[in-house]
Amino acid sequence: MRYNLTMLKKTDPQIAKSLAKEINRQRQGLELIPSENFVSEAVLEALGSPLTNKYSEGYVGKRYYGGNQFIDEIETLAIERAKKLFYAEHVNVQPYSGSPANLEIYFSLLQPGDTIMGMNLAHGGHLTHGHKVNLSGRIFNFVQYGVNPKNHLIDYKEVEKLAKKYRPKIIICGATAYPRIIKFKKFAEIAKKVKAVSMADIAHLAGLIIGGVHPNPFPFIDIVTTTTHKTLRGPRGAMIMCKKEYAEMIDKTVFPGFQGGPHNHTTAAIAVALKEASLPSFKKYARQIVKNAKTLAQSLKDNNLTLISGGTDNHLILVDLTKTGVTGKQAEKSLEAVGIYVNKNMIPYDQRTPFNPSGIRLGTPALTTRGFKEKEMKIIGQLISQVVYNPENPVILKKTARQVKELARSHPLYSKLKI
Ligand code: DSN
Repeated sequence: MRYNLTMLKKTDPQIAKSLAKEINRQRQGLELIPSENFVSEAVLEALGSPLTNKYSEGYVGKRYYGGNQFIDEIETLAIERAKKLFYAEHVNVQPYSGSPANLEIYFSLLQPGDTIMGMNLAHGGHLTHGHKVNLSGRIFNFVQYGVNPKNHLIDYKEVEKLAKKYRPKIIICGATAYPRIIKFKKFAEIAKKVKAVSMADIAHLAGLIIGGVHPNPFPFIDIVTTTTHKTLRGPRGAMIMCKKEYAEMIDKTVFPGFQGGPHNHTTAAIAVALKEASLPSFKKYARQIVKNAKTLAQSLKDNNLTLISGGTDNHLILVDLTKTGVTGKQAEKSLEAVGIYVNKNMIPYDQRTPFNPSGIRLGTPALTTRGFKEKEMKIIGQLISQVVYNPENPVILKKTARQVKELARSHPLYSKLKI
């Protein structure tokens, strides 16, 4: 890696120290938060580059500042790569992150108070899909759908019934805690029946879609948003992809409607991540993410834990802790103490609160990047279970922490980076 914190240590030793500690935490632990990943050194180089110095409000060839010829090259590459990988007619790579990208779609197509449909956060949706504490839910009239109480799967008949009753202008699909395949074609058909625009938020799935292990929303869905830092394994950022007819309207909302200058260092890093995602090795990576998730799910079940929907088809697993007597908050804390990182999460029809819910959410994109395979996933399932069932047992926690360090050490991370 190009940098080794030399200048940072001189200029700001306090930040250098915290950064070094964070790098070591990432190296020594087992990262199982499904929305996290480890970007390549090439992505890091683009991200930490002088591209951050440049203002380039506007779009390729139509900027409000001089000196943008190379930024235009970079943004064009990012757009063209995304178009090719997702079969998208139009791509905007400027949204700062997933939440603004979603709001930019709503403000492109809706007036305040208009009706729109999205998945309930507690059933696996996202805050920006209409939760009442989020701007989305405060400005627009969101109708929320969820999963079936018995099998925890999206009930497409129910979605259609709600769509016919409320006639939303947009129907959003896509989730942050749904372990099964999302049927984009089905959502698009329902949207067509009620003359709604179909929208998919594929933040969690982008890398799986490119890798061919999850269906692509195109050509069915009208508008697609995604973050770029989850399974796609790029920098923190976002993209909007859409059919041509929505392009002009959305571009205008992103800039000048919502945002100012694009973050060019992020755009370059997105382009690099997309280049990496176009390689055959990325397909292999995506397949391994799913194989690892399925093996981890089976191991958790073999070790007496209950999974929402009984397993997984993608990169993530939602564990229902109700029978363990331990809450999501306690489990997250005890797992963190041994170096296993997961996040507490609501489960469908949860009786508890979001800050201390009944579930934990885990996923395999980050560990798969480090080269973990099925053999290790089996062991990690055992380790998680032994912590969940013994959250305050110092002997077990100490022994597990040692095993975690061993597993991490045998799969080095950023080994060229000297800190
Ligand atoms: N916060 C992200 C996640 O963890 O799933 C969603 O935006």
